[in-house]
Amino acid sequence: MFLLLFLAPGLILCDSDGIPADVQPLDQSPLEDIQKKVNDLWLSLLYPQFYEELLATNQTAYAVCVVKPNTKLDADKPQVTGHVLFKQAYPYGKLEAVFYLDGFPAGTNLSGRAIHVHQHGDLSDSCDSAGGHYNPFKVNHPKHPGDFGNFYSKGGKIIKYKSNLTATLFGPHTIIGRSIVIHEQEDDLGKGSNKASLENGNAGKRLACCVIGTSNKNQWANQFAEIPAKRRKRITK
Ligand SMILES: *[C@@H]1O[C@H](CO)[C@@H](O)[C@H](O)[C@H]1NC(C)=O
Ligand SMILES: *[C@@H]1O[C@H](CO)[C@@H](O)[C@H](O)[C@H]1NC(C)=O
Ligand SMILES: *[C@@H]1O[C@H](CO)[C@@H](O)[C@H](O)[C@H]1NC(C)=O
Ligand SMILES: [Cu+2]
Ligand SMILES: [Zn+2]
Repeated sequence: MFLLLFLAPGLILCDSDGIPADVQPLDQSPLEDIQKKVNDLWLSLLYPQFYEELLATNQTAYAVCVVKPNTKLDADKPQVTGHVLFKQAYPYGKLEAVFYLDGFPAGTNLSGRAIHVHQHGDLSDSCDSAGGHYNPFKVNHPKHPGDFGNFYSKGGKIIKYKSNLTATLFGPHTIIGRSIVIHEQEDDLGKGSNKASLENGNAGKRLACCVIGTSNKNQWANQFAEIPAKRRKRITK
């Protein structure tokens, strides 16, 4: 309780100074130190085990989403499986992701497929119960933290590394426990001049989905090694 009282003025100070939480500091000022303490407190209270694991794994968090085909899809649609892996250094690191998906039609498809974080980690009605886009800041698509954009398959696969993502594994807006949906169509990125475009990018049917959960680093280490070095270095949003 005393700690909370002590930290509260610090929070107000952060706001009035307008320092965005995602700025990576070169050295830690007292303000950033307070931000870290708030993050620490939040994590240790709400996710004590996750917090312990973080400290044990060199302050880097990992998460995984094991992609399964939408069970309500017509049989002639692609049966997409695979996983999306996440890595993020605590507390100031930006989220990195590896997308490894299989089951698209063979050949190179020049039309993209949209991938997003959706609101609910509920697949009780397969991908239909995942809800709409996860939208904690009440903004229009494609400004949602989990709007990962369009992905292009080659030889039936999507293999892609992305870094500097705005979604996060930490704090009140963690994507852990939310879902990922792989869509049939291209994301119009809000340029479709209709209401749906600003909600979901008119990305069409849900081909496959999964729930994001914490993980150890093993899968990241394995999959990351499969991404060609020159594709890894490129920083993509
Ligand atoms: C922990 O981080 C340090 C410095 O970033 C690195 O040299 C070391 O290999 C890491 N250890 C593990 C177990 O990942
Ligand atoms: C990372 O993303 C932010 C916006 O979220 C952008 O301002 C910044 O330039 C990006 N950094 C790199 C290295 O691409
Ligand atoms: C290419 O992708 C689009 C969706 O973005 C899909 O509708 C179309 O069937 C795909 N074409 C092939 C040949 O796979
Ligand atoms: Cu979506
Ligand atoms: Zn969106």
